[in-house]
Amino acid sequence: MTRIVAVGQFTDVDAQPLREMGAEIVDDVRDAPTDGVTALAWKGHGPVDGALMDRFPELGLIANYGVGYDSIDVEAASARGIAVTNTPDVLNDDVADLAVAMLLMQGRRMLQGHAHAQGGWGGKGEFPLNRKLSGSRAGILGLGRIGHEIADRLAAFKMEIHYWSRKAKDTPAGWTFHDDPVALARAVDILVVSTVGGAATEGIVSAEVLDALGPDGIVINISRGTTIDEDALLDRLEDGRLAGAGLDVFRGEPDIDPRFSALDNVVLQPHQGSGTHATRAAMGRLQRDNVSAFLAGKPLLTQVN
Ligand code: 8YV
Repeated sequence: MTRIVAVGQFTDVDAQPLREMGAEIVDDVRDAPTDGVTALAWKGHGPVDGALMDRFPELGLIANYGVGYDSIDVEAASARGIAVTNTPDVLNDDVADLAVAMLLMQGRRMLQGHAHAQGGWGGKGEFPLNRKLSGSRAGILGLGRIGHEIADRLAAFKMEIHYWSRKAKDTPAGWTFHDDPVALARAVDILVVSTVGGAATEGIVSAEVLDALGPDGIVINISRGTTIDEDALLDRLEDGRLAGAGLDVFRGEPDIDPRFSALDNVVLQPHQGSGTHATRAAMGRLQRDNVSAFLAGKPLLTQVN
């Protein structure tokens, strides 16, 4: 017998089709059956390490709900002959939209503008002037599929596009490659972090990178909290060595550093980059399509190992 177990907080949109394909759904992997389980549909950011995999001796697939699979030890999976899949591409637009929205909200001080407009602004005076964003220099740290969508959007805002990636990419004319993150930060006004998470990018946005960006710099992060030295970021947002930040991801989320609450120059979002009805439905479908392909012995749609 082959069993599918789905682990995580699935909404009805996904829970029903998962059950229809025979999956048993549990909130917590500690409550999951293990005998005969060949496929895990995984949702959430908890660690999936070798020890966890070893509890499922017949496991052949971990189908992740999400493009980022930094919480899954892919090397350990490969060593055990377990395939890992993710849900790329279907979320690119939403994540890019949120990155741009946070940039506009932070730069144009829209949270403060909203508060100023509420109840009318007669008697409050003119809203303080703020920052022109169109025509700025934008640096994309990680020009993958999501980074490219962000760059396309910012190019439409007449921004000069700079990027760092492991290697130079085939890009539209005029986009400038930088071979290290400090050089990228030095060349731009706005740094958008869209690289993968995990050990390879831990703290890649270091104090040195933030100082290269400088006191007029804005940092946007839609990747993973681990990519930024968050203490260095907070220090600089507090004392003016950085202008502002728009952040959808944090170290230790969903609990975030209380120092963020005291800041007036940040826009914070609860890791909702892919969080639209349409995109989450597409992510769920892709996760299940990978499970179905695995069960049918067909090639997986989006295997990462
Ligand atoms: C999450 C994400 O998967 O795709 C990713 O890598 O970070 C998000 O889309 C989502 O929060 C569900 O866990």
